[in-house]
Amino acid sequence: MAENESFALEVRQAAVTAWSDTDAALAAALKQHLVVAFLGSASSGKDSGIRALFGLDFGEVSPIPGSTATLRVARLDAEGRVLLVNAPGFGDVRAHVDERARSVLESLDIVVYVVNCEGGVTLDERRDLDAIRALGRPVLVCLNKIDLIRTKEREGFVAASLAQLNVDAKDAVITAFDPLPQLAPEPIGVEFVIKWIGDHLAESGKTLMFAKQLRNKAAACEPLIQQASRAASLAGALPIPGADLAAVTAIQVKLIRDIAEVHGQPLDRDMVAFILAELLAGGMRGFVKWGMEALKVAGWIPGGQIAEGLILAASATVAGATTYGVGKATVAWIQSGRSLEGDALRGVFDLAAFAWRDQKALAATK
Ligand SMILES: Nc1nc2c(ncn2[C@@H]2O[C@H](COP(=O)(O)OP(=O)(O)OP(=O)(O)O)[C@@H](O)[C@H]2O)c(=O)[nH]1
Ligand SMILES: [Mg+2]
Repeated sequence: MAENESFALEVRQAAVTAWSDTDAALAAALKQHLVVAFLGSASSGKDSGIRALFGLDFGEVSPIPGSTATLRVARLDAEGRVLLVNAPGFGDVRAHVDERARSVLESLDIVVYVVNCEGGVTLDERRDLDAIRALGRPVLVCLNKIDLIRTKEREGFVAASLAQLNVDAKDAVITAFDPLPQLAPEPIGVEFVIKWIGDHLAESGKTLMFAKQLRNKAAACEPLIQQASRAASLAGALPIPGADLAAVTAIQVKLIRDIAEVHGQPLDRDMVAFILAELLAGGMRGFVKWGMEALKVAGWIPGGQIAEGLILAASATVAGATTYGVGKATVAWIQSGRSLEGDALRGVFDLAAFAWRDQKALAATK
């Protein structure tokens, strides 16, 4: 009990310190500019894709100046930091747009290229895609309306389409942004699209701006949570009693703040410190207890170095997994209207942290 309380205090203090350290990073992330284009042939499902991701009827958003009949640009946020481009094929579009639209195209961050599966891939699509790839920006190909392809034919259809388009499987996804209800009750592939875009924006620090605009907030937070967990596992620090908390706590505090931003509900410093202490020190059973034992088995002694071998590996797992748990629990807490607490909240944390550990262990055996 006493150990719990002193560790909770330690976590809260580390969180308060990290709070001001994360201010600048958060402010910078929120000032980013982002341009995402939905391109693809007529009726392939561009508007449906935009609706599935952003919950937005593109036709009802007034386009910004510079838009043309074929290339429409709309702002997703009030300040116009996040722009969506919606245009048919690309090959000949650029020639027909005015200067301002062209400058939007020049600052493109990500392209989502939507292909209509019904009727199969066309030569025009291959040409379009080649022209788009020449821009040198990340391009995700969505094989859309997959619901219209019979299940048993899908695998062969996808392989043939990717070969025709010369696309790597890792940069393609099957989707049904607006499936026929009798074929699929929900859109297909949206989470993957979100994850792919979120991951490709990590390097430029634009994942948060993207995530803020998404309709599905839980899916929006996933790339942020995974990025933070990977960073924590490399931080060479530990969120358990007897270790130097600072580096991992800073990552976790930033993550909690990011998640709150995605939900449009910024949290104050004491609230963030409270959540973190509640999760890491509240029970000290579940995952945190497992982590302390795993570290002991690896040869770590409280206060000792974590620089090498087994200890380093164990600490990477514990730091990554606790960060994943913190992220998942924060999402659950916000989405419960901030009512989830105590063991119920720590239950979400433990489940997610163990899942992250198991998934890493599995990946290591491959
Ligand atoms: N079955 C099925 N229909 C879809 C899917 N996605 C879109 N559609 C339908 O395809 C039609 C065209 O969809 P849009 O989203 O308007 O396509 P678009 O690419 O914006 O079309 P244009 O702006 O005309 O080029 C609509 O009737 C959609 O309901 C899908 O995944 N499955
Ligand atoms: Mg359209």
